Amino acid sequence: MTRKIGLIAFAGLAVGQSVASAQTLSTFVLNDGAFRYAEGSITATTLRTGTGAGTANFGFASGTGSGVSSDYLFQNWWWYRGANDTREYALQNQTFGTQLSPNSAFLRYEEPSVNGGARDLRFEFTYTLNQISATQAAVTINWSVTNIGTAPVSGINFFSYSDSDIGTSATDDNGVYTAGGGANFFQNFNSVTDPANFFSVGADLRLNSAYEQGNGFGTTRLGLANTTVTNLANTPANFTGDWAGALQWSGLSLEAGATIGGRVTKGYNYVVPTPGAVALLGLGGLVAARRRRA
Ligand SMILES: [Ca+2]
Ligand SMILES: [Ca+2]
Ligand SMILES: [Ca+2]
Repeated sequence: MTRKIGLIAFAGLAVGQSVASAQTLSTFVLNDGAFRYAEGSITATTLRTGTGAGTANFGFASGTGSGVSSDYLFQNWWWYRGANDTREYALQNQTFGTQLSPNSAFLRYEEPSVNGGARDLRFEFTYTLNQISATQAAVTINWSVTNIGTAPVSGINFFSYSDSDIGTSATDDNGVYTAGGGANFFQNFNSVTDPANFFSVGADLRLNSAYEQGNGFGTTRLGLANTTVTNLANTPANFTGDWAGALQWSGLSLEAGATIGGRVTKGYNYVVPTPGAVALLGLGGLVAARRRRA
């Protein structure tokens, strides 16, 4: 069931693949209704062992370019590690990027599963921003990893990293991790006393193997940017401070030509519904409609 949903979600990637040029993006800006999501510095030669890319804005569109008001997001980026790597590496080598529409963008990175070796792993992302209500929006990011080499690759670890800052102070932010129900997710609230304003990160289609949250205002990015192997600790479930959160997909194995993937949703005052909750809502609506006709 989950895999069928995944195949439908990835169908959109063909749009990017049909364009032959080596076009890349250094930034992108998505607009939908009152909302805007932007990422910067997404292609560079120094990201791999630095603090990553994806300096991000997520809020109400303000002015032109990447400007937003009530910004909830400082950074969104992706790291990985091959089976024999001795540290994580930020995705760096963008081979293709394109704006699909005003609210959607596609990015492709190719990186080596063996440090210094052939670039045999292809990472692809389709970002789509949707306004949900006057105060809510979500960015869905379909991600995939494909083995474009000729030999099987196993033991890949893939990471999603988010640093959210909310309100006049980021140091009183309050992060909560919740597991299960078809989507694992973080909520970073403005503060313990203001739970109405929150950023969320939800993983579904392929659930993450591990998580960690903590103080993101450092150069190690929860360990992803330092020089040692990092496996997220699955703690703490609750964190108050300048929040950052990361998700880890562990031990991914890919035959030559094979693809694996999932979806990460970044919410603005919005919690990613679990697939079960969506089905129940749909069923409830159906029952209500039948009652109205009766
Ligand atoms: Ca705050
Ligand atoms: Ca590390
Ligand atoms: Ca933060």
